[in-house]
Order: sequence, then C-alpha cells, then structure tokens
Amino acid sequence: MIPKDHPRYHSLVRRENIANAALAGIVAMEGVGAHGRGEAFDYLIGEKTTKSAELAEKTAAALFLTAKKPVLSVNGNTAALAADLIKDFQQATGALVEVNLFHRTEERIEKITRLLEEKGVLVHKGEIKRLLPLSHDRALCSVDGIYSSDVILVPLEDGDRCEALVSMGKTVIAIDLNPLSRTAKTASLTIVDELTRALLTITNACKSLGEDEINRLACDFSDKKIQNKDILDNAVKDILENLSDALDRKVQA
Ligand code: PTJ
Repeated sequence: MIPKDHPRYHSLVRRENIANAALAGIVAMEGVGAHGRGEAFDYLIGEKTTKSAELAEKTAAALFLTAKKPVLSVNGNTAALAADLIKDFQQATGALVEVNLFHRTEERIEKITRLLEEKGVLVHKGEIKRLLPLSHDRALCSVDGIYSSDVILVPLEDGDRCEALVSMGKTVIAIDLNPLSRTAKTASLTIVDELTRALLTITNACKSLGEDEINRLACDFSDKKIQNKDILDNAVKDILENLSDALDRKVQA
C-alpha cells in the first residue's frame, strides 16, 4: 500500500499499476523495462508537462478534431496506465480505439480489450489482417481501423511501426518521454510527456479549444510552422536546463 502523503505517490502508483498488470498478463515483461526507461526520462524532463509538450498536446487535439478517421492505438502499458482516461479521451475526440501489440498474443488482446471495456471504452474489433509493411506482429491490424486511419496516436511505440505508418501517409502522433528515440524522430508529431499527463491534456484541450484555435493549430502544423524537429529540440533543451540547474545547486551547496 503506497501512502498518499508519499512525495513520489503518483510515480509509485504508476509503477505499481505496471507491476500488477504484468502479473495479470496485460503488460508484456518487456513493458516493465520500457516503463523504467520512461521514468528515468520523466525525471530528466522535470516530471511536468513542459511548454513545448503542451503545444504538441494542443496540436494533437486539433489534429484529432479535424481528422476524418482518428484512431488511438492501445498497447499493454497504455491500458495499464491509462484505461481510466481513455474513455474520456474517446468521447472528447471521437477516436476509434484499437488494441495493437508488439508482443502479440490473443490472450493479451482479450485481456486488454476486457480491461478497456470494463472502463466504458468502445473497442474497435474489425477484421484483422497483416496489412502494415512489417515483419513482426504489429503488422496485424484491422482494415477499417488502424489501416484506414488518417491521424493515429501511438503511445509508447516502437520505431518500426511508427515508420511504417508514416510511410503510408498517415499523420502519426507519438507519446514518448525519450526525445532521442527512433519513434520520437520518425513520428509526424511527438509529445514528450508522460502518458497519463499527455492524454489528460489532449482531452482537456479538445473540450476547451475554440474553433478558431483548432483551425489555426491544424494549419500551423500543415504549414510546418509547428515542426516535430523543433519540439524534440525543445525537449532536449529542457533536459539540459534541468541538468544544468542540478549542477548549479550542487556548486552552491
Ligand atoms: O504491449 P506491447 O506488447 O505492445 O509492448 C509495448 C512495449 C512498450 C513493450 C513496446 O512498444 C516497446 O518495447 O516499446 P519501447 O521500444 O521500449 O518504447 C517505449 C518508449 O516509451 C520508450 O522510449 C520509453 O522511454 C517511453 N515510455 C515509457 N513509459 C512511458 C513512456 N513515454 C511516456 N509515458 C510513459 N509512461
């Protein structure tokens, strides 16, 4: 039991959710390692939503609201950490939610689907075929879901599928705390923020942004006034600033 007054309460709860979901067969064992890497990058970024991440999140909201077929792709870690938030996200964006796994087994697909449905999420279950240009099982997706999406949100993604989706002409929005990852560099837009903070901010932006701002953000993205490279550069600058502040504090002590 994690005491509520523990200074690292939220981080410890997320870690406990991942551990429990791994034991329940929802999170892949590899997902436990991936979570640890995310925690380390969250420390470096300051465990907060930075200004450039917020801009990326608002842009993601605008792209989802102006998309023809927006899709959220859910893996084990995403379900374990954010099942509660996905229902609101789906309502605010109108996105289709499809389960797509790197370490794919039918048993995990069923468990993750059940967990999401228990939280009130409408899970898309179209006909599954090997449709993406990939040699692993992430190639499997539904014809009228991920395959026909125009805008797709891929939290905690592997670089290969991100690249494949971009090569198919889709706008691929990644959530990845590591601004140096292949996914972060390959995506059309990367949100360098912790998954639960990012989903909540996108959902809130969908509810609060006016039509003018939605159109402006979507235009700025298509006109390349908002660019993935700048967002990643800003995330690296934020990390460098945090490290430099930590050094200054040490020198003063
Ligand atoms: O459930 P499956 O079978 O689809 O497998 C999912 C994992 C996560 C195991 C798979 O996609 C994988 O191996 O991912 P990677 O290549 O380790 O990439 C995950 C990325 O997400 C890393 O760059 C982490 O830093 C980042 N990350 C981890 N936890 C979080 C995160 N980013 C945002 N929020 C987090 N909570």
